[in-house]
Amino acid sequence: MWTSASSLFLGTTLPLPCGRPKGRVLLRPRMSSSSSATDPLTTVGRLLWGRSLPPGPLVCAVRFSWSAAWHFMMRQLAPSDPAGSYSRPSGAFRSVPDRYLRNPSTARLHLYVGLPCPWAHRTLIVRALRNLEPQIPVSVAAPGSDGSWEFPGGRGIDGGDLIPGPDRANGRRTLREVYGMRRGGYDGRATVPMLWDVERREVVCNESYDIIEFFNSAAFDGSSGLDLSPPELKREIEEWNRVIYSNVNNGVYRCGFAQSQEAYDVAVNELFTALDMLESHLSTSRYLCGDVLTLADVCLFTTLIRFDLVYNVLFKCTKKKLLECPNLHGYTRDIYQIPKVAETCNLEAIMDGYYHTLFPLNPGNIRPVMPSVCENQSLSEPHNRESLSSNGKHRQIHVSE
Ligand SMILES: N[C@@H](CCC(=O)N[C@@H](CS)C(=O)NCC(=O)O)C(=O)O
Repeated sequence: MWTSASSLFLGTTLPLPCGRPKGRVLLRPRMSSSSSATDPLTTVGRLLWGRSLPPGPLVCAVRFSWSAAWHFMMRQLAPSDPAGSYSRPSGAFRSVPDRYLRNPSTARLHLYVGLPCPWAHRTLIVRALRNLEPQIPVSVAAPGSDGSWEFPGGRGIDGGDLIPGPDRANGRRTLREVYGMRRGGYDGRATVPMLWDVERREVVCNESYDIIEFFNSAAFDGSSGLDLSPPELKREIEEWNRVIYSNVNNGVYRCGFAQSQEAYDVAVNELFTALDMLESHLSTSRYLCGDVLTLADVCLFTTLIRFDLVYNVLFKCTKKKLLECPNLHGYTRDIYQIPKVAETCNLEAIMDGYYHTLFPLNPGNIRPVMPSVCENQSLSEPHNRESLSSNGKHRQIHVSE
């Protein structure tokens, strides 16, 4: 384990423990000798313990204090139960009030999202597939250095690409300020997605599933005829959602935010048991409920598209990569290639958001390189899943094209 600590001593010769060959190994210098000579950490280290590794008691002290600080920060980031399992707090503004369902186009609604967030991503996909862009403008926030959502300015929508920009509804600097504008104020979590009523200055809903159900069912002027939750499939969709939410959508967070080995073991086992079951189901079924894309697919997709990009590495979902699951990988490409879906997937923003924001999981703040199999080009390769549809083609999606 000491090989990484040795980077402090690059350019010197030093013994490498951990089963490396005996003797002294010459490491290639990455910094110039003048910069390493002036590096204060290196200078202090050399004064205190010469060119060897830090002494054992120091290592133990640092390890103890880092571990205490880590547990403290994780408790703020991810509330957990006494066994160390992550328990996600529910949104403060659930189900969309009836008045919006009755006359959706009479209200001036605005959607707040962040591109790394899988829950917000659901709302962008359904908004796009239902052609609701003219009815529901969007403001894209970016994670600030403390992890809260901020509006960086600029234009926000670049030739159809969704990129972080200003608050186009209220001109605020942070999402917390927008929540704070509602009558009665707000001191809870300022989360995305959030649907805002511009005239009433009120949060309509900040629970992603309730928002996508609303986008799907409300009769907005000009919306596409696509129904992602047909009445005859409602029960099946609910059953899939139950499995997918706790084991997969929230399951990856339960792995990444686990605060004990036991909690992680349970979460990772449930995640991969569910993924194995889904892999098998999708070997004979084009989508979760047969030939028809539903809200359950949208919810599964936003986790799968992030899997090899972030969850596999950062959240320790390491048993398999999505790439090793041919049906799940083909299914992800199939949905990615539905017209308008790829435009909602900002792969760079997803990587930046997770690796740069979740400081306790990535304290060095180094963002790994994007896996080539996750790039747009690979996701656009043929998936050959049309043959699983009984009618050969996907009629439902063609309705909205
Ligand atoms: N239950 C919510 C969860 C939303 C959520 O947790 N969003 C995260 C981003 S992925 C967030 O905004 N976190 C900011 C915070 O907790 O302060 C939903 O499904 O809409």
